[in-house]
Amino acid sequence: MSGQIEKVEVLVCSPGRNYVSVKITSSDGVVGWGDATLNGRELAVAAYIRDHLASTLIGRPADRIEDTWQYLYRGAYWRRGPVTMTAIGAIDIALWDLNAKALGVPVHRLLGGATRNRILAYTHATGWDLPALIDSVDATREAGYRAIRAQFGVPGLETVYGVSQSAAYEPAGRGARPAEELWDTHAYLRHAPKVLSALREHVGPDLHLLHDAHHRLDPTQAARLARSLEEVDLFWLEDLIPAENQELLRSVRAATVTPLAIGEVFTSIWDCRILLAERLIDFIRMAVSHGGGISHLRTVLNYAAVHQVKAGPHGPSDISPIAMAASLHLGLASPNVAIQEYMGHPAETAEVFSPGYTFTDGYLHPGDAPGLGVEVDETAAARFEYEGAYLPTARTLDGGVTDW
Ligand code: EZ4
Ligand code: CO
Repeated sequence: MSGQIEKVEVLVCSPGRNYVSVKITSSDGVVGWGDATLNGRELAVAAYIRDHLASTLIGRPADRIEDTWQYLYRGAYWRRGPVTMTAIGAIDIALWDLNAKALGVPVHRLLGGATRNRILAYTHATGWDLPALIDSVDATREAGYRAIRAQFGVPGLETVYGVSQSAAYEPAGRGARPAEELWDTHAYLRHAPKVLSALREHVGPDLHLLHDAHHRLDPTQAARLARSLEEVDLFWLEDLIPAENQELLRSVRAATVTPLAIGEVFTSIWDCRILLAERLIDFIRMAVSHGGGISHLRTVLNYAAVHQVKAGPHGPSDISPIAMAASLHLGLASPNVAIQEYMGHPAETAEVFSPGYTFTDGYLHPGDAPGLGVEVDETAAARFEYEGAYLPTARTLDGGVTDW
């Protein structure tokens, strides 16, 4: 018994970047935390939970996690979409945390237990030119990583997705409106194969290399790039095209044997059902927070497993330590989670969130503390006030809006 849901609170804070967290307290005094962070749209999710979900949850049995998910998803009539699914996801994650704490077990035990000892991690390396990229990859390898995502500058472009001008890469920029970036797909396509081939030559055959095209190509360009990179032997090539139209992946898939990953912007099984059923991708990238929580992502993972699709969940800085922990507990309990993105967080984030997960030797483990194993310091959080921040908007050289 975990009692009833007594309180649902929303915590918005900005230790180094913005996070929205949900705190659920049961009548037994047990607390569970969920992550409701949606990059650049944080306050919409905070209001959705505070103004529309909180009152409907009070008094419900805290141990009915799946029923609560059904109640919020089907009961609202309006379905899907990132704001709704992130809000539902945060409640779901908080209830898994709360119930596991009430029982005194880690969340992965409630999910059926560990299916392996640890989860392969990958992180980001970036450099404007090849020497800088090689330095970044070497340093990342030195830090223990066995899988590295490589992003690089493109001659003629001043800003490029995934490449920082100065310190650590953070896609969201503070301010009242998004920064505008210029993008030229042709320049990228001329440059990318050369850089990635030279990088493979430098690192040798063992290191797993990944690359993210961030939804910027059309299916023909995507097929050409993926085919030209086959010799580079990428672990995956990510987000080649925007995937609202899932059927468009068929032609890309038929053209190449480079492994394809997609799905960080997906929020439900309905965004990837065809991709999975036809095995048009090798890895599904949905995040536990944006994808309706542990309960729904588990459905997606199981459906993926039926079609021999693996998973590599999204793990940028906008996935707070709470959702990162949730992803690792679910990942440890799910046989087809092959790899976890692990970008890390700004230093100040550790003043508010103390996660129990560990990184050793290129692998992650969620820890065995009860629940998700993340402590949240609300007093510290009060020191870091929310500040508007947006993901950039991209334009082509003629000034038209293009996919960022
Ligand atoms: O652009 O998290 O693979 N990771 C990514 C990320 C996303 C941001 C969006 O908020 O593509 O950098
Ligand atoms: Co990505």
